Amino acid sequence: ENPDQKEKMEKLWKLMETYEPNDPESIQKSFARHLEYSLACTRFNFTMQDAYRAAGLVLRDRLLESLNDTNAYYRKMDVKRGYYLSAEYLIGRHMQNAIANLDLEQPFKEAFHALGMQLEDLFHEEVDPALGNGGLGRLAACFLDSMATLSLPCWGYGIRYSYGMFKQDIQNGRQVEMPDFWIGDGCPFEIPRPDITYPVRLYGEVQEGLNAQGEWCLNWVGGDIVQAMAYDNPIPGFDTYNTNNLRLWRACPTKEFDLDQYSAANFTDAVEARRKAEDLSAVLYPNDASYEGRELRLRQQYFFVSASLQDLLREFIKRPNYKWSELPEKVAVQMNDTHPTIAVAEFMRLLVDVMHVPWDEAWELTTKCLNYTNHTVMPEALEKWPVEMMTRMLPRHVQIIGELNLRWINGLVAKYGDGPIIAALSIFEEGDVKKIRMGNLAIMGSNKVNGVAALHTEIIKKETFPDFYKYCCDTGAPDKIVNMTNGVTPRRWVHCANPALSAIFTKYLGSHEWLTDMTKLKGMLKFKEDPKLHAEWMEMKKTAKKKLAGFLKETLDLEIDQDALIDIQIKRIHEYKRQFMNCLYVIHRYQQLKKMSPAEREKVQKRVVLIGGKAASAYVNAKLIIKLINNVGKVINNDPDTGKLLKLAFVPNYRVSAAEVLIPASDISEHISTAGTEASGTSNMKFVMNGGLIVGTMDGANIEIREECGEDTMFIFGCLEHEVAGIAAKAKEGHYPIDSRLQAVFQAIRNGEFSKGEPEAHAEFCSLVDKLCNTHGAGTWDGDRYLVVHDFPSFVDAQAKVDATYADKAKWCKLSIQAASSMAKFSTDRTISEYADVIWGVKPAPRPMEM
Ligand code: 4GP
Repeated sequence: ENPDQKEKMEKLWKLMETYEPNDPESIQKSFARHLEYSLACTRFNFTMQDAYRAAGLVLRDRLLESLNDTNAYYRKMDVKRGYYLSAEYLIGRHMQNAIANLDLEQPFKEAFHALGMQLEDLFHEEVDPALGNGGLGRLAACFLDSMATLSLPCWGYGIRYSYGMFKQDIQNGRQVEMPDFWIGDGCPFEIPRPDITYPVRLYGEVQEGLNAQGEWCLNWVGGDIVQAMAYDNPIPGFDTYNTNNLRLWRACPTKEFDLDQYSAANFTDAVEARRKAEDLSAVLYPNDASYEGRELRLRQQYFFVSASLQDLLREFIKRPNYKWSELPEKVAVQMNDTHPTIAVAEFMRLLVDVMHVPWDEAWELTTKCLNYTNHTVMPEALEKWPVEMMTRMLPRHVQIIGELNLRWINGLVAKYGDGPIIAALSIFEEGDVKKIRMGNLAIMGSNKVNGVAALHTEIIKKETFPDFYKYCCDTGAPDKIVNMTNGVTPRRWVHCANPALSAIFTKYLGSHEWLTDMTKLKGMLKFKEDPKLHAEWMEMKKTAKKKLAGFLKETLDLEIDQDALIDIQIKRIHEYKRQFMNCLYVIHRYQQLKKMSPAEREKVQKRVVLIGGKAASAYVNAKLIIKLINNVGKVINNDPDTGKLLKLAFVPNYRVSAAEVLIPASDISEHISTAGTEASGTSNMKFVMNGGLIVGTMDGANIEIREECGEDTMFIFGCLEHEVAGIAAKAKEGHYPIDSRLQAVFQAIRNGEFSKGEPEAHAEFCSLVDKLCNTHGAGTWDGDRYLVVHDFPSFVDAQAKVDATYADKAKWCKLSIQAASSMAKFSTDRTISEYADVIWGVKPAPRPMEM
């Protein structure tokens, strides 16, 4: 208003509009400024950790500029936005990725080199933000990278857990869980936003009343209110000026201290209330592909869903003259597994109760905006909440779900009459404890439902949700269920994790375009027999193996022969993933070696088998498998007859930064789930992109990888998905024969060869073996549920083929190049383009360099 004041403000705006310069000298200045003024270091007392933090702040400045401008651009263009709701994001370290995506690799290297520091050493200082468990959390992180790289206006929403996935310590061969207070001294990349908070109510009751317009309505009142405070994590795209946001919510008490309590000198109660609120976002539940019906977990889910939906609706109504009918043109929401599916009821509540949108219109908007991804066929992962618990915590939501279900069931009965299909499709599960099925709620409330690989999507239709699929077909909407095969980002998993390989691709292809268009890698195929490329390729593997050797020496004090074939299996420990079978095979290999004469042994391919992964803390068998692997490793590695030829090690505390060292070094990796059990897998993609070959079953994305890369690049074994039911049925009549080689392995375990002096472990190992051999008489057979015994002989054959193929170095190299160059389909750029086209209807909005 006041011209003088305006002029002064304009001066400030001008100052704010300038961008931080990116030449090495400016980076150094910015670094020194943060060291001295943000971190209060002096030249006498800063550590590498301080240097890492200051460098992080240098990057954060630049990320913020881009984040703010990108968001301003999205607003200006009034684009449709996508919102990814996920209880987990396994993002991994930020720094190296941010430098690469901001195109600062050269100036950063120069800047720090001139100050006597190696970037690698700075990267090493960063703790992994472990805000996820495994597959679906890491997928969400790769998705964020591709959304930004494709300049798509998409944000992630989640929870800022103070304690991430537990740290896994191995003590006497057993997993011990330690708290992972990853946020300890704060993360230099995140931006706390005390200005962005939303109230989230829990418990209380529903009362009838009148709204502001004097109309009858239902009001949810009382209970506890916590505040959700935003923490923004900028996600820069590669080769674009766009930076998106991952907004994570932290729970805070509504009032800092309850003054009444304070004056009554009841200080501890006031502090207690604070702690209770903060508990909400304190810990990540360490489950994967299974579900624990804990009340705190439901509170967490509702907490982040409510804050996220409030936030995105606020963005929508900020637009001048908004109309509710436009909501599906501006908003698409993706629910990552069942964890955020309370969103269906919360979206309805916010529209109907808070925004006063009529019920029918609100339902139409909800079902047009929301979408659901299923990530596992394990039935125990489909969440169900007791109605009693949910009614206490979210009374209004249970009413809404009840009303939705009533209308839904009435429609179904009119169509099918009363019958089993009605019970199957109902949101409520009857029984001793009445439950709400979140999977059903999600499908009913979604525009699209998707599986994560072709086979998985077919299984969803046939086995996981057959009645829904029938309903979709009967109502002319069979393509409500679609397939979106997973992917991984080549920026993190090739360029950053394996710089030598990235350099080879860029050199042979003449540009780094392949990093945003992996189809360009096809251009490598014409060199696949070129001896010059072979030499460089083998050198690349050697470099990666050297790094791995350093890592193993540091973490396990294990020395490995860098000429050995490196065989890796890294993923959550689960019976269906069959780490157990892998371990049984290693025992067999050991027994074979022991039988040989020293001269025969000389001819055997040297192998290092590495297995890593965390077991859910209550998953007894998974923890036993870890113990077995460690005990077997101890025997084999210390046996002078075999120690040089075969090593088995369990890599403790598997995490993203460990994967970045392990994956580039592999010759083969194991993706050996029982056919039909692994929804997709994504590490299989990372290994192949790095020139590793797969030993695998016809399961998940293995099938599609093989299709793309060629049958000769994969060592396939085991039964097929459509054979499983028949095998299980036959097994119930009497167990199939146990291969003699496997019997010898079982015998060694039963003889206590891997549990000397440990009677408890011996009994436990025997119980694992007994379970596999268990028939329990007709009808109750479940022992070999995952067909370890059944698939073992063909697994041994596949491994023999690996050795034979590896012996021919030129052939191996050719296959490795062929596979790595055929992986375009498995870039998340492809996956996310499909989500954007088919599910979200969101278009790229690349912002110009300067606004
Ligand atoms: C995982 C699946 O087990 C894995 O096959 C898939 O690649 C990944 O999701 C991403 O789609 N599932 C989970 C889970 O992480 O918790 O169910």
